[in-house]
Amino acid sequence: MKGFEGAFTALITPFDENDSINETSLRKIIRYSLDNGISGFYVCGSTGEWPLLTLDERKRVLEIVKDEVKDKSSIIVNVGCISTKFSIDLAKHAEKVGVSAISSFPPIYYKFTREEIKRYYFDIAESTNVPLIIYYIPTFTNIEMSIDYFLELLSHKNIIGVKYTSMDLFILERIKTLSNKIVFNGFDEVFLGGLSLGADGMIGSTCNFIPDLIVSIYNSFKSGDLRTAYVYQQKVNRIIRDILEFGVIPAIKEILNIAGFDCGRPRGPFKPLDGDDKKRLSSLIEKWDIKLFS
Ligand code: MN9
Repeated sequence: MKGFEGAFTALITPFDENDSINETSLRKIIRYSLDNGISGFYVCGSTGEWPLLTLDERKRVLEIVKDEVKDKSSIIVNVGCISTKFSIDLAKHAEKVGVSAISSFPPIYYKFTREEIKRYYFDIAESTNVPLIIYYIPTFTNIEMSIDYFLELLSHKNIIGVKYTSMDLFILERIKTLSNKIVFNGFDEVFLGGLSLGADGMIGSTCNFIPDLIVSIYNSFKSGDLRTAYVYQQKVNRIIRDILEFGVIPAIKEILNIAGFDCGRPRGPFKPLDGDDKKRLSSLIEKWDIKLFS
């Protein structure tokens, strides 16, 4: 399916000094991605701090993204909530704004049954004419899905694929091979592995600040130059290992702040980096030798 391949930025949500959405910075990050070969955006996902945003803020972020991107690239928006009613509300809003696809993680908190989760997905998929992409992220949801369960969900004609955020690439390969639907790799550190096993592309947080390196993995792989793709993946993984120490979202926001993108701090309960952490991160960044600082 066209428009669902390549590297997608899992956008962060920048805040200003009043803790409101920083529209100027959001637009700047989008342009940086587009200038560096990004194929699309994933809006209000984990990286975008969706659990810490109000429904109105989620709508507003999408409207800004759409206004900046126009039709230059694909837009996928996470409309997931625990309540089917709220998710459908966001889905209908997304349809009005104009997106390539909507997406949702499975409903969390109550231990919903397999049947209830399936109903949740089908209800959302049937609430609009926009295709739906399942957001699989068991580390955050605690909901594991088997190959058969994925295939059951993917049998719905409006459910066109999966954003697959797990290190278990065996399941990724099986879903892709057996369903032939779209599969996005979700953990940037195994992007090349995911591509090798059939992923169409990736959706990742690191595209906010190293889009060029991620796009280079994709382009090298596609042109058959696996050696170069591997060298880029190694470079990316060195950076990821460093940022994991600080927490992905606080670290990415701080990196972008240092680079002049003015993203503010993550919302509580996230702990923003303290002075010592900032110093340590700055000295690590110097060793990365990335374009954002050249
Ligand atoms: O959207 C992101 N997943 C999470 C995808 O944040 C849970 C990834 O891009 C990771 O941040 C990244 C670092 O582990 O792979």
